Amino acid sequence: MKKISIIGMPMDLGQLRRGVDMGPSAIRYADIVERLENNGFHVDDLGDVQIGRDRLETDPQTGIRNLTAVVKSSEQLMAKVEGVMKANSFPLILGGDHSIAIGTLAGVTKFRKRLGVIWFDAHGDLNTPETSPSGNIHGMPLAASIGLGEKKLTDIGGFTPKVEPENVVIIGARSLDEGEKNLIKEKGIKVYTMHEIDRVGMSSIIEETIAYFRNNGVDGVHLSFDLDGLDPLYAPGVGTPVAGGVTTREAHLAMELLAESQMITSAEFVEVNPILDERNKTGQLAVDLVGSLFGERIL
Ligand code: 5AB
Ligand code: MN
Ligand code: MN
Ligand code: MN
Repeated sequence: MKKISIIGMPMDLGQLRRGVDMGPSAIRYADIVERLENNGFHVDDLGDVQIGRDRLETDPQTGIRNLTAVVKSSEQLMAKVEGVMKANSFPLILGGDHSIAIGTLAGVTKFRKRLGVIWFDAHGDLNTPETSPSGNIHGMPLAASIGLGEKKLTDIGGFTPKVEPENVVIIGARSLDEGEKNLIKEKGIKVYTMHEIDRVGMSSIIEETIAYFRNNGVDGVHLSFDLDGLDPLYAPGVGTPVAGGVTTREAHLAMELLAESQMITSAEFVEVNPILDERNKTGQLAVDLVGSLFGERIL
């Protein structure tokens, strides 16, 4: 039987809104374990990584917030993910703000030389301390994972980069900072903005993405799913909502096509903030999407 290991990462130090640390609880409350078991998986919930809060500070030099605490927690997540990979189980990480992707990718890429990454998000998360308008690490994880920015973030696990820019595909972007736009051009990162989603449709985009990864010869694909990629109408429980996003059906279609491709080898669902949510709508949506990613069909 296929195994899935769930890791909760109740991280809220990568941004300023309270409540995103309760994301893993909200997703569990929407019955993620039962849902996956009903789909025929053996599910192990490994519980939550402890988030150290002993050093909360804003670095006066770089403006980065809570760097020490984020680095420490990322190392712990990395170790847990490594354990899951070693046991040949599928790592499914529940956030927490998107800074957790740094630790996830550090763990996953200890076992993958050419990992593909799908970054489903309204944002690029490609800021470095120099370009960041906020100092919030949740706006930096993709940059850090391709080796750019603060060394303490890029070098977690003792190696960098985790992922090559040509093996990254961003889907759902509609809010990019100037520095991020420049980086996308400079590094040739593949981005499907909402414009492309509107024009050619989600199915073509996922098919193209799958073909792109096959052509690149990746040895696995990580799905980093920020719930704010969806329109706030469907996913109100997020810290940085941006109007004009992906619909529930488009997101399901994406998950269904990825399930068919059998390409996804690890995943995380992040930025669920129950305090900002409406009766756990966003937590429930995350579980519904996980269902589709793991092969659920309407009929
Ligand atoms: B999220 C912004 N680009 O860097 C920044 O939710 C927002 O993980 C980042 O995508 C949003 O602060 C980070 C303005
Ligand atoms: Mn078990
Ligand atoms: Mn994000
Ligand atoms: Mn986002």
